[in-house]
Parts: sequence; structure tokens; C-alpha cells
Amino acid sequence: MTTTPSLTVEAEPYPFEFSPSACALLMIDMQRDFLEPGGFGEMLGNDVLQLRRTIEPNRKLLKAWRSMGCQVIHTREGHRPDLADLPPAKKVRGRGKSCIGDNGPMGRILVRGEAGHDIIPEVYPLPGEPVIDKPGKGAFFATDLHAILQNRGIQQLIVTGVTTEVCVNTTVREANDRGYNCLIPSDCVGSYFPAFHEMGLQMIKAQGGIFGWVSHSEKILAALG
Ligand code: TIU
Repeated sequence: MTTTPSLTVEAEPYPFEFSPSACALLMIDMQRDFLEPGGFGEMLGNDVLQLRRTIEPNRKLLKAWRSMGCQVIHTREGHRPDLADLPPAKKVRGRGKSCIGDNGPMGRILVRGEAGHDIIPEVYPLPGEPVIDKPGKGAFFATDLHAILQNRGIQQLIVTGVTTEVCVNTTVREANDRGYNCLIPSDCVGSYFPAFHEMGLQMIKAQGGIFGWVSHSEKILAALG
């Protein structure tokens, strides 16, 4: 199915064309444990302010996107309470004192149903907006995201959330290989490491947009009118 693009967003490496009815806003892992002071991310020594700057632009974009009646999909990284879907390699990675499934500052770390695993209130899903619980970094791995997008005729994605070089980048690469065009608003994605954020965006838009396009939320809002 081909849909005629009807809106154009100023972007790099060149303008991004999309049809609102065939484009979903995919918000990656805006979870309390990654973004809130006192969560798992901060416990690991990360500066959550690097991620918190994405909240307001995401909130504004989400509001505008919802008001157009466009599709919104959220993701959360985490595991079953029995940890049956947690690869042993992921559990022990980092050799930290606490690992996935242990008690953390906001409940069991990266376990579904725990407070820290949930999405921050500023961008909380509305009833009817799919929430994809993913065990990996990419949102397509071991989830029904691709089926949902196909069933809804989605061909383009605006991908936001955290972190730029980990779950956002992995998801954009997975989406690109499945035939989706992805636009990433730079102010709506963030990393604990500013240099990785910058390079994560460069990697997407280099070589003629090898994985996708990079823009800014203000430019998307301008295109929406
Ligand atoms: N959502 C996401 O990016 N999960 C991570 O594990 N990110 C890190 O930066 N570690």
C-alpha cells in the first residue's frame, strides 16, 4: 500500500514527507527508572537532567499529535516478574551490585508492573494507545510492534524517547530494515552522554539518511500547522 505524502518537515539530510494517517509517533521508554531522580538510571551514577530536557518537547509534540487524531505508540523496556524472558547475559552485564529483577529505588528493577518501570506522568499513555513491553533495546525484537503497525497501515514513524544511542538507535535501525521511514526530532531524544547523543543522531542522518531523518519538534509542529 502506498500513501501519498501530504506534509513536509524540514529535516536533515533532506525534507521528510509524511502522511499523518500513515505515520505513528513512537515514544521509546520514557520510564520513571530512566528519567526520574531517585530511579535506577540515577542509581547507576547517571545525570537524569540529560534526559529530563526531553520531557517538555515530547509533551508538546504528543499533545499536538493527539489533537490531530494521529496514532501514538509507547514502549517500555522490562521483563516478566518471573524473569523468564531475561537472557542471563543481560542479567549479569555490568557486574553491578544491583541487577535487573533486584529491588531498586522504585521497585524491582526493569520488571513489569513495578513503579519504576512505568511511564512518567508527563507523557502517560491514554486508553487506546498501545504500550509495547519489550525485553530488549529494539522495540521490534520479541514484540508485536510490526504487526500493529502493519495492521494500522503505518509506513512512517516519528521516533522519540530515550536513550538516543541505545533504545532509540536500535529501534530506528530495526524499523529501517522493515521498510519504515523514521524521523527523529533531536530535542525529543536524549542520552546520559551528550557526545553519544550527538553521534547517535549523526549516524542516523549520515550517508543520505542511511537509517532516517533528523529534525526538531518545532519543525514538526510547524508542518502540522
Ligand atoms: N531505553 C534505553 O535506552 N535503555 C537503556 O538501557 N539505555 C541506556 O542508555 N542504558
